[in-house]
This record gives sequence, structure tokens and C-alpha cells, in this order.
Amino acid sequence: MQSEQTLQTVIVDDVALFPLFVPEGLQQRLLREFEGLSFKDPEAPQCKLVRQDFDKVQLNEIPHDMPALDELDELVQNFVQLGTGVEPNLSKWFPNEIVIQRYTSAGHITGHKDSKKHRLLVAIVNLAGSCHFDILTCRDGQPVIRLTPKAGDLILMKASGLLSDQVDDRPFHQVSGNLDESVRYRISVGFRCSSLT
Ligand SMILES: O=C(O)CCC(=O)C(=O)O
Ligand SMILES: [Fe+2]
Repeated sequence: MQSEQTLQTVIVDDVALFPLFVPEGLQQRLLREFEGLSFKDPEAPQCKLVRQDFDKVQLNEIPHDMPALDELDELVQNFVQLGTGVEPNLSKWFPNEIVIQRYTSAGHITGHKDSKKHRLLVAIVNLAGSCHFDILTCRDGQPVIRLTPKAGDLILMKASGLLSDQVDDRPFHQVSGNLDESVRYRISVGFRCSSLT
């Protein structure tokens, strides 16, 4: 039910926040698991108009030594699958791209759309820290919706083909750096699906 309501909000508003999605214990295990990763500067954005400052780790499958990430992946999948009553195609959504992003207080990504290859939904777990996650009227437009996720919150955002393959309704969005002074980094974990099963 909570999943269906969240998905209805995504359909109407392009984005929805589901608070306290990740149990506290799992948050801690994920953070410990991520300590061993080597975060790298991302490749330059395809669109020259986008500026970004964060580092990241991209995974196309979950390594055996990351059981907490596997658990999170399962939680995200289950939550999305519960939304098939709202959009039947979601039964085909299984993430095959996981990106862990790390932002300092000066970090950011300016207005952009996510790649068209990522289908139906993008799920972003705000694992640590906080940020402003804004949906924009256009690339350098004003925020129409501002989310301020806290540790453990889930953001779902509309991706290509959720409502129609004819209309491109991927929203422009921007993300600020870490707003939570009690931690060094904001850490997000993005789940995307580039091939519906
Ligand atoms: O870290 C996030 O919350 C998502 C950033 C983003 O929009 C992206 O990398 O495409
Ligand atoms: Fe994005």
C-alpha cells in the first residue's frame, strides 16, 4: 500500500520521498561495507551543460563480499514490485546498475535528465547525510519540488517509459552537496534498470 501510494506520487509529481526506508542496522552495515570501496571521479557528463562534483563506485553486479548491499537491493526490488498494481510494467524492473555516490558539502550535480536507457524508475537511497534534491522546470529553471532526504530515506523518480514511450517525461533535477554537518559525506545509492526482464 505504501509502495502504491509512493508510486502514485511519482506518476503525478515525477518524484516521491519514502522516509526511513532502510533500517538503522542495515544502514550501519552498508556504511562499513562501503569503507573498502575505492571511489573515483566520474566520467564527464555527456551533456556539456551539466556540472558535477562527487565521486562514485559503479557496480553492474553485487560482489559476494557485499551482503548488506545485496539486502538493500532486495528491499528496493520488493518495494518497486509491490507497485505493479499501479504500473504493470514494474514487474519487469530489476536493477542492473548500482551507483554509490559520495558528496562533500561543496558537492553537487546541476540540472540534468537521467539517461534514456534507464527505464521506468530510478530509485535512490539516501544512505548518509542530507541534500536538496530538486525537480526543476527546465535545466536551469527553478525548483518545483524540493526534497530534503535524511539518512535511510528512499527517493523514487520517474524514468523513461513509465507512462509512455512516446512522450519523454524524464524530469530535470539537481542535487546539492551534503547538508548534514555531523557527517563528512552524503552517500547515495542509485538503482537503475537498463533492460526490463
Ligand atoms: O545522488 C543522488 O541523489 C542522485 C544524483 C543524480 O541525479 C545522478 O547522478 O543522476
Ligand atoms: Fe540524476
